[in-house]
Amino acid sequence: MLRMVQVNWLSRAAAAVGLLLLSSCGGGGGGSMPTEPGGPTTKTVTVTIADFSFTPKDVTLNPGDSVTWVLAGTDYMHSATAEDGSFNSGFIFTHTGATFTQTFPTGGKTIQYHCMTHWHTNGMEGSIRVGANSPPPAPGY
Ligand SMILES: [Cu+2]
Repeated sequence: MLRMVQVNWLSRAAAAVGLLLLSSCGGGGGGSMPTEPGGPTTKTVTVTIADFSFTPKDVTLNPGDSVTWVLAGTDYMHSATAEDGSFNSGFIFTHTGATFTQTFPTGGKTIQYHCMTHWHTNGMEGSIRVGANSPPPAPGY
């Protein structure tokens, strides 16, 4: 009878150790956190200005992303001017390589913009869509 008690105690102890090992194993598995678990990362999209047009003409961003316009051509007197007044580069593109950067924090908006000099003569216009639910731009943007 004493022998049976000892065996019982041993098997219960073994079971307890097994539970401890299982739980510590499960806890240890969570130690390796994935880097950037879908966290917010922002990007900057480059729009080049050349030959009296913006390329790409229509840009889609996530809220918080930025656009940098770069004068790539040798034609000057350009601007990037928002039609809702939210940004205006002015005539900053005075030499090849000149840049203007704007950040777009608010989603659900589509901002149409144009070049003040070549809007009517060359149809020099573009659009920035911010967020997945931003409406499409008007034709021509
Ligand atoms: Cu222009």
